Amino acid sequence: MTLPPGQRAVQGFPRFGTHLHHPPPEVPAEPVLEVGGALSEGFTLTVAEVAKLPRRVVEADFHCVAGWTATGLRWEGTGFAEFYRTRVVPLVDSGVEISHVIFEGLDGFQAVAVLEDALGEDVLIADRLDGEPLNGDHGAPLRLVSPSQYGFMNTKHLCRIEFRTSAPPAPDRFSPISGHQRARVWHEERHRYLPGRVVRPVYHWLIEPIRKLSARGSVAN
Ligand SMILES: Nc1nc2c(c(=O)[nH]1)N[C@H]1C(S)=C(S)[C@@H](COP(=O)(O)O)O[C@H]1N2
Ligand SMILES: [Mo]
Repeated sequence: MTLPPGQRAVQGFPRFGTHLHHPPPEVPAEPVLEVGGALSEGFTLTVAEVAKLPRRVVEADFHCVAGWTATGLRWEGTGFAEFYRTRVVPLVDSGVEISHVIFEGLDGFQAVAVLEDALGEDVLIADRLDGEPLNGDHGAPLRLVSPSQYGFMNTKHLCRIEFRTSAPPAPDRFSPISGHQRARVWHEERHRYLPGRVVRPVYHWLIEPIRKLSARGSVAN
């Protein structure tokens, strides 16, 4: 099995992320996905409606920027590129060019992706993992899955997608470990300012403590 540069396989799939100190957010009784931004009009789909869109399976490893990889995950959901083509493009006025997408979670987490990356054929709006509905740990009720990009581009508890015509300011841009705008795992694009190789040793030393913390805050582990 070949992993991207600087990654190590771990057992299982830990709950992880920048909002680990909080329990997973409560899912509303009738969860929805809002879609807006530089469109002629925004729209809202219920999560039940999202589940009826054309479905796909993506089998992939999941790579956290901190250096761990969960292997052999099976995601199910709707392909983002097809969603974009069929639901979003008709709402983009002529002359308007979408360049970036913001994926926001119920916990306030945001990922800013370059449109071209979000349109990768392995990118899903997922609602199932390994044959089960997504649980709180891994992003109920919906999450973005972009296996070719580090975990921080994979927004859990996805509730809003916003299309932009220029790069919005990244929420973490003042952090020294601010995430890379493209975050492609095979290019080791971990951070905006620091080369990936430089941070590897620090991260490897942090993986165990973070995993322990994660197990404590988790609902299922
Ligand atoms: N809503 C939300 N999505 C999130 C995060 C978060 O804190 N909140 N953390 C990100 C990070 S940094 C990682 S590594 C992955 C972890 O996904 P997992 O908990 O399913 O392992 O979720 C990403 N998506
Ligand atoms: Mo992460």
